[in-house]
Amino acid sequence: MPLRRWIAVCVPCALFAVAGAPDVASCQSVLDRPPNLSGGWLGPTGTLQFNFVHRFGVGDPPTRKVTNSPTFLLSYRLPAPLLLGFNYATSSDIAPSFPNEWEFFARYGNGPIALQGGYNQAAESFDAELTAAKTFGAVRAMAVGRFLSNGYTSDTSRYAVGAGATLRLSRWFALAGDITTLLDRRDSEDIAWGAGLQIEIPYTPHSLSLQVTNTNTATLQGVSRGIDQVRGGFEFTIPFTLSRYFGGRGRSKAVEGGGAAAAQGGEGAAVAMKAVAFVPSRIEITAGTTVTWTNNDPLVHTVTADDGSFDSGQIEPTKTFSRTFTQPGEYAVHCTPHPFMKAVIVVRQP
Ligand SMILES: [Cu+2]
Repeated sequence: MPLRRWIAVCVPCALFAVAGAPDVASCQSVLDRPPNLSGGWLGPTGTLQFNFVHRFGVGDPPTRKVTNSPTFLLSYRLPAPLLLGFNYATSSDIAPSFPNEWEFFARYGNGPIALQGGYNQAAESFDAELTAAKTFGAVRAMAVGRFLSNGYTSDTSRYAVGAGATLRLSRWFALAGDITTLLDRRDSEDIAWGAGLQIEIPYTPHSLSLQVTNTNTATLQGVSRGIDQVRGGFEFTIPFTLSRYFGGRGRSKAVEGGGAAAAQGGEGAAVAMKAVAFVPSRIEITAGTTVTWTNNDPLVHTVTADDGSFDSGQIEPTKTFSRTFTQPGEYAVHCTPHPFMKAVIVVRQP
């Protein structure tokens, strides 16, 4: 029915109409998406992602049997804004004869829009999702439209629309919620909903969602349909930056500064990055001095000018970054992954 198709497309487009700024690509962790929406998440370039969604429900008395339905996601973010991956879920209820569900997908994100297409092997269904997302201060709002060519092995095309938001409480915490409905819901199908406390785990690349929902598996089909049970659960995200294993060593560039010559006075200044701070956080040097930052933490840091005039890129643990300051002035810098890491370099006339 064309009308359903239009609804599935137009709900995210309505949000797109008020959007504009690039948003989708910057979405990284569970703090940027609620339990049942991808939020257009792509992950960092060159990163292999392992995300683990675990949901469980408690059965009726007297046995109160706990049923578990984990969904594993493995994906890889290409240099383009394209994510390739699959979900593997067990205890799936998408297709009665296939309790183990595979979903292979590609997701493309650009600006405020992300488009996902894939194949659900259990339902033998081509499934797609259009996401629009927009950040308004501490709130990130998103809307989705979904198309399931063979929804729940019913031999019919199904459509779903949904919306969700995250509210960032601090750098480490966010609240998240979502609601999704299949169009022309059947009697056995409830409106899908989810609520989560989203947690960034300090000084690690991991994030954690503690969630309550009425969905079972975390594939597109799974998150589009509510079931008659409240489920608890969590999601844990684990990125593997492949360049740290293969090649890519010494990625922190040693030379910066727009072709400036090495320190004329032969003088250098050293700054440590340790315990997630620049030490010292303020240095005064004369023009021509080369400053070398050494990462003494087991984390990746950056030295990024607040005004964007220079950026070290990722400085791996034990690696250094140097820059020669030729122009007098005050240079405020921070670390991109840890914005509370701040420092000032004061450059005086020689
Ligand atoms: Cu840092």
